[in-house]
Order: sequence, then structure tokens, then C-alpha cells
Amino acid sequence: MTTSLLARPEFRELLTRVAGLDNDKGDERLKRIVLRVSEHICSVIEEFDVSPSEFWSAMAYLTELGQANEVGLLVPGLGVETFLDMRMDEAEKRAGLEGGTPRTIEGPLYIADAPLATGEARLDQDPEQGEVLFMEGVVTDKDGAPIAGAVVDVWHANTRGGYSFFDPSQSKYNLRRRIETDAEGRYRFRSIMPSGYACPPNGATQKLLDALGRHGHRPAHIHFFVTAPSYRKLTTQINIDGDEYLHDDFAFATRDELIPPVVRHADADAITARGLNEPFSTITFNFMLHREADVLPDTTVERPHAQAA
Ligand code: MBD
Ligand code: FE
Repeated sequence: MTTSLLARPEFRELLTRVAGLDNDKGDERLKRIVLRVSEHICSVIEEFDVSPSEFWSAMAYLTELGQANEVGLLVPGLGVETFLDMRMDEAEKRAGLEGGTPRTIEGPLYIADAPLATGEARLDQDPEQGEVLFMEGVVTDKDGAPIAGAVVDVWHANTRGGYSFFDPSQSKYNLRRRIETDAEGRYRFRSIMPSGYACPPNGATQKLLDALGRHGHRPAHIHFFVTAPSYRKLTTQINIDGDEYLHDDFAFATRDELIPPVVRHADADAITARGLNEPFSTITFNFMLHREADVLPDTTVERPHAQAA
């Protein structure tokens, strides 16, 4: 004899009504999803003998998470954003797509409509004592043919791990640009070396991470959306090699193919040739895009983005 309430006819009937499956209005797919989610919540309550007080502390947590606008931070912290990437990777593999630059998560800190430049841009507009970084490369198709007019939308943190807009000490669009590739498919930019991001130490996300014995750090990284007409949108990041969190990212976004060599230039001639006074670093990284195809799931993710006012 089972002691589970979940199998009881009166509970099945309750779930059916919860999900609106006893009416012919509304959205069929949503009804099936709500049924399963409700069932899973009840099943977890039963499995762990969750008390009402424990349950309400979880609801208070979700409320706090939403009010602090940290939903987009906890999702990657729980590996769910990476799971969505794994599913897209699988769908592409099943459709025979191979090679190309690997995707990795977008994260919660993108701002649309950064200034658009052609060929090259300087990203650091706020004065900051950071190591100068030059990054460049080519956007190509999967045969290595350059794609002119592709847009490399790049964003990264400053030397304190903060992103403009979310960090009010930075100016609008600091360390954010869109760069259109030139006739040879090239992009390049000058910026400063980012530092890794850390979850707000007193925030809701860090509170749960603490309870799991986890840290909330990301290795230093640079985000990209790379788009071109008739190609699949690429969402990716590169990581800065040598970072202590390189293979211990709280957001699970590191991939081996996304750790390009960072070349440090310290000799006087190289420094003066760039018009600098200090050593600097360069990174070369090419993006390889796949052609769009109707049979494949769209790689453009619709999600709310803050607008830089
Ligand atoms: C970030 O900068 C980031 O990229 C992710 C995924 C989560 C939190 C901060
Ligand atoms: Fe980031």
C-alpha cells in the first residue's frame, strides 16, 4: 500500500483543476506544463517532508529574489542557463551541425543598443587604471570565409568586476560596443582587462549559494553576441586565461575552446608603437558562424533586457 498522497484520486482531480485541464479554454501546452510543475512541487514536499514553515521560507526567498532583480543571477548559478545551452548544442548536433565557435550563456547583464562602430572601437570610456587590452579577430563562416558586415556586440566588466548600467559609478555604455566587421570580416577593439564578477555579497543569490557551501565568483570574461544576415546568432564569451576561477565558475560557462591565449607585451618598442607607457595584452579570437536553417531551433533568446536610460 502506498502512503503517497500524489496517487490518490482526489489529488489527481485537484491537479487537473489547478492546471485548467477540466476546461476547454486557455493554452494546452501551458496547462500540461503547469500540471507537471505543480505535481513536482508537491512531490518534493512529500519526499523531503517539507514543513509549512520551510515551504513559506522558500516562498519568501523567491519573493526576495524577484524584488532584488536577481532571478537572472540565480538561474545561471543553478546551472539551468547552461542546461539550455546543452540542449541547443544537442539539437544542432542532431541536425548535423558541427564545428563553429561554441556558445555559452548570455548572463543577466546585457544592455541593448550600445554604440555601433565600423571595424574597430575603443570600449573603455571611463578613466580607470587598468591594463590595456587589444582584442581582434575575424568573423567567418564554417569554411573560414570572412563575413563582412557581421556585428560583434561586446560587453564586459571593469577592473572591479562591475558592468555599466548595473554599476552606477560607470558611464552609460562603458565597456559596451557593437562593432561591424570590415570588408575582410575583421573586428578589433581597445579596452581594459576585466576582472571577474562576484554576486552581491548580501544578495539573495549569494544567500542560497552560502547555504550550499558555494562561492559566487566568475572568472574574468568578455561577452559577445555575433550576428550576420542569414547566419545563426552566436551568444558566447571568452575567459581570461590564468584566472583563479577559470574552471570554477559559479555560472558554469567556461568551455575549453573559449580560453584564447593572452599575450603580454612588455618590451619598450611594442609599448611605444601602441602609444602607451605600460605593458599591455593582446588577444586574437575568431568567431565562426553557422548558416541559419529553418529546421533548427532559433538561437535568438527573447528575454527582458534593461534599457540604458
Ligand atoms: C555575469 O557577469 C555573468 O556573465 C553571469 C553569467 C552571471 C553573473 C554575472
Ligand atoms: Fe558577465
